[in-house]
Amino acid sequence: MATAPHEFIALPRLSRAVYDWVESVRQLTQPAAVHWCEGSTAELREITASLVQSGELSALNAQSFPGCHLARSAPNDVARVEHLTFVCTKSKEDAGPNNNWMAPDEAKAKLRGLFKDCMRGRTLYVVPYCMGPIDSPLSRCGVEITDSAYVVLNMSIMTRMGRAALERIARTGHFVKGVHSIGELDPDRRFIMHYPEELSIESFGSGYGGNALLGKKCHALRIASWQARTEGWLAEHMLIVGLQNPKGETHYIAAAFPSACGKTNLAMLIPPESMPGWKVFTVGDDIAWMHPGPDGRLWAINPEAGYFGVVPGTNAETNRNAYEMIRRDTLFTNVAVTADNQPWWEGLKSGTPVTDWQGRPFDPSNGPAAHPNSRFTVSARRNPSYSPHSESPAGVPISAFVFGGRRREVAPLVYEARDWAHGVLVGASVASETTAAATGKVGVVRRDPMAMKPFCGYNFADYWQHWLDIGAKLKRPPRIFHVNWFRRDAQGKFLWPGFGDNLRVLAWMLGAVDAPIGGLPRPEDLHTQGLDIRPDALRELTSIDAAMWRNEVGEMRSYLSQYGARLPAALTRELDKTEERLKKD
Ligand code: OXD
Ligand code: MN
Repeated sequence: MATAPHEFIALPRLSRAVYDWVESVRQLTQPAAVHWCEGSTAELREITASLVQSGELSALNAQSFPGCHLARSAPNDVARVEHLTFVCTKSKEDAGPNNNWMAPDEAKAKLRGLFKDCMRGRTLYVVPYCMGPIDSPLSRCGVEITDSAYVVLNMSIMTRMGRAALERIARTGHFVKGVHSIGELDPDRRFIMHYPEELSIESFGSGYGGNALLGKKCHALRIASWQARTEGWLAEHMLIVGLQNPKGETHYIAAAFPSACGKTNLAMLIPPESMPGWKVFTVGDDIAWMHPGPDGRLWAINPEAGYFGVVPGTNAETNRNAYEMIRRDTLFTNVAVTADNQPWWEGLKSGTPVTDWQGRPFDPSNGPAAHPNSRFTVSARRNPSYSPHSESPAGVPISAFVFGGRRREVAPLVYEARDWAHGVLVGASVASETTAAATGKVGVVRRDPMAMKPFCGYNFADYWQHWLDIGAKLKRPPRIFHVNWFRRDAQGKFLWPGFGDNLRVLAWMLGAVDAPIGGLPRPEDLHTQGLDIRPDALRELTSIDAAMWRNEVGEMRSYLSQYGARLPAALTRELDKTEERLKKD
């Protein structure tokens, strides 16, 4: 078989800078072995087999879920840990009130103590990865050092991992450095540290999701958001979806929602039968990197190659694409299993759990069978609505931004910002009821500007100014909307059906692209044919309560005041204008 000549170069010899750094981490952590990841199918098969043998993974029913495995995390390691996540800039002000801050020297000393000898008896894996298509100028690379083979498998699905990434690093000389160890999985010895000024990450004590897969939240959002500001682009917690109308025209929308508000569902939405001719293409479900293009538009890539999605609730009605996608070659974490070894989670319409997410015989008095934040990791290419443009080096042009949160009241179904500056205020005003994606109380409303509260790697005040600056550079900026799929009536019932019917709202946005900017749709502006909804519910969804909004503006003003003199004056002006308009209502 012909092999390209470069294949003969051993991975450690590709980049001196990477090698020297790996060597320094090896000396500190003292692993029993070092494994440089090629990213080949054979290598991943071998790693999987060794995890099955050690009992860290188990193969699921090979007939109904071929190629699928189950991993169980430590029961105290099931979500991101925001209170143990730090942004370590030289000046505390640069991290801002939105982040936990620690001085870089102090953080490094603490982590050096934890990392010392922590990999004794374990293998140190070197995981080179590229965030974004390997040949895109918009992509950026990193190397994660980890002692978790489970992390390696996840990174191989979630990123372009292996030799090609290391070759790109060797060519450009640039990479984000990430060191990760599961340590003893002790929540009292757990820290996720970010050093944006040095483009590096240190993570200790967790093997789970966003704490451990460093390409995702740590690199692609916290570090990248900082890098994006210095380089003039945006790194956002946004899905990217292409909508093709019956005329065959495709528009791309980027949408930001706080964790577990249905981003994955929206990204792979199935059009309702009463909207024939519409097609939906998924580019990404969690993160968007967007650069101003020469044509004055904003061009987006999805830096990820897979989905790390919440499993419970996924079924043929809520998200048929995801339901089909996770039936093969999927890594499940913390779901339950049935007697015939199929994965099971709350919201599935069939099957009975016999073993819960902790491996105990299922007993409803112990709580749900699958952990509410149980996850699937799967290649994006398995998604039936996968967009071939996900691989486009130039990305896709964004026509509209959508912000949203989970609010039982106040926010209407949809409204449009009047202009870019107002849109930045609308994004900054995002608030949502908390979910299980992060450790902490569930169901309380918290401010989550641009859905970036846990992910912005610097002071939000500077971040909003950066948004304003980017808008000023764009000749054809995306229009900005706010949605709320989660509005409830007085009895607590959802007013809007959600899921596929959300296309009705997105279609209004695209149709509105040539209409005067700003405001709410009239009920008759929405495509309601085939929609099962009471007229009064629709009226309620498309109207606002001025008294509630005056209260909301007051809360927003007090929230923003914590950013002091660094807050862009343009945001205060937009808030004043909104207040003025509400006085007239
Ligand atoms: C996620 C999150 O896992 O936002 O995507 O928490
Ligand atoms: Mn997310």
